[in-house]
Amino acid sequence: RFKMGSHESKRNLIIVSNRLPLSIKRVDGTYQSSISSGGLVTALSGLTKSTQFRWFGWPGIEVRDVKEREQVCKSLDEHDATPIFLDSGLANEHYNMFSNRILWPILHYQSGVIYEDGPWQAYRRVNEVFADAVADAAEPGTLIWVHDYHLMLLPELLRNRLQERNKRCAIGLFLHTPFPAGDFWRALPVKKHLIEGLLSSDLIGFHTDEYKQNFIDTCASNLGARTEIPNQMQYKNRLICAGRFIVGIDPQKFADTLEKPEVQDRIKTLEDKYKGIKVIVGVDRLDYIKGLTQKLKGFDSFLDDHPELRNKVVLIQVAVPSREDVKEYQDLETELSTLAGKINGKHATPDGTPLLYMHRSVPFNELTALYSVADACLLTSTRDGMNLVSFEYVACQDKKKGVLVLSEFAGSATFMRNGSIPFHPANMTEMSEALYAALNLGPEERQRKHKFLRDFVNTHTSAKWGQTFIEKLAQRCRHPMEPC
Ligand code: GDG
Repeated sequence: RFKMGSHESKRNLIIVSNRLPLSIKRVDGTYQSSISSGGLVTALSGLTKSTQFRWFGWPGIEVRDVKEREQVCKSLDEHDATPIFLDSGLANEHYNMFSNRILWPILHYQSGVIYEDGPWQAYRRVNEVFADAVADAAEPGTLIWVHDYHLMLLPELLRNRLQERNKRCAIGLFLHTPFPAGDFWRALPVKKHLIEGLLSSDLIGFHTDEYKQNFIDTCASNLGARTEIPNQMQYKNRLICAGRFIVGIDPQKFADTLEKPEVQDRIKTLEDKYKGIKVIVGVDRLDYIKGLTQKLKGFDSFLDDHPELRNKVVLIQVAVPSREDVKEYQDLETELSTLAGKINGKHATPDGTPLLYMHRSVPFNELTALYSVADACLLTSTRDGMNLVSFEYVACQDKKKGVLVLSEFAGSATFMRNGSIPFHPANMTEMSEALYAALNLGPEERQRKHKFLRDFVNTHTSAKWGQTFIEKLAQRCRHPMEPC
């Protein structure tokens, strides 16, 4: 259990992310909050059991009236969360137009950069608003842990403001996405500003060694940072550490949920329904990086290749609505629902359809039951920082010992290769063969693979990830010039 020393208090650790983990809605004149889902929330909620912190971020809606803002602050305060208010136009340009339309594709190795100055100015402005709010709230010695690509300028803006206010704090940032190889990053017209912003951190965390090294190399080539010593960058008389911190889940939460009588009932119902049928599960945010188009096409090839499996296999795909205000995501949704219809049109019989495509999120109990009954989990990311669904499936498979069919481009494939069946997501033949191999794997090999993955998931939890990062950040706070 991590202790922040004898003076532990909520003030000593501040977490900052673009969105708060709570969605706020106005219902009958009052504000109500509910927990939202996604990788960042999953990772950080595992930390809440052992570590106290205050979370700063945008509450997701515009609130202009001062009295109403007070109401929102009060309702969030119960959850140790502080809202940073933005007007909706600015939030839209920052979140949808710069972060998600310009930065996200580059971070995930998509070429063909779109760039406009307006969204970039909004991105800067939002980072400034965040810097003001956090600099006011921080006390000397506070550890400030910033999350993700929406806030790359924040470390620099924050450091300047903290200096003006005479507060010495440590600033860390964890990037939940990949960091691409140099040539992709080079294409971005504001690349230097962004990495310069990041280099005001004391500690920068990545999912894999590959992303970490890509970043270090980019700092050397773009800014002339000195990078001779591994994991360390020297820039403008400061020393910045880079590290790999393996994010995970809270496996106990899944174990506890699986034991609930209502979940056991649900598992039984699903098992009865799919008796004699192999179940493949997929759970992804509806995002092009998750390779959903490839997944449906690969499944179509698999059904073509194995007519003998007609009515004997089903793919249950949960595609959680995401970034619905961005055109690329709207187009993808249309493409996927058309494709799902075509596949079922081609392969359905009066006895059933091979594909269950659900465009909505499912409650946690249902998600756990689905993971538990599936003979295989198919994840087809074309790029993915880590991919926590791969961990969650493993955590629910102690009984069945189902097989993880995992794209080689998910960050988790770096660590899970030996326990999964890897494949290239754009190669439909390879995907079809990997699926077939997974569904026909013998019990001994399934047991071996499951044990390998289970040990990994148990030893790399989200709590451990968070505690390791925070400990390293605390060390950086005490000794900012000590080698990494
Ligand atoms: C980003 C990076 C990185 C999904 N559907 C439902 C639901 N979920 C939960 C899953 C899982 C989480 O959302 C998704 O996490 P991922 O890691 O797979 O993906 P991103 O959201 O893209 O996360 C990713 C992560 O940050 C952490 O650093 O791994 O690479 O892109 O926990 O269970 N939860 C519920 N219903 C759903 O329908 N309850």
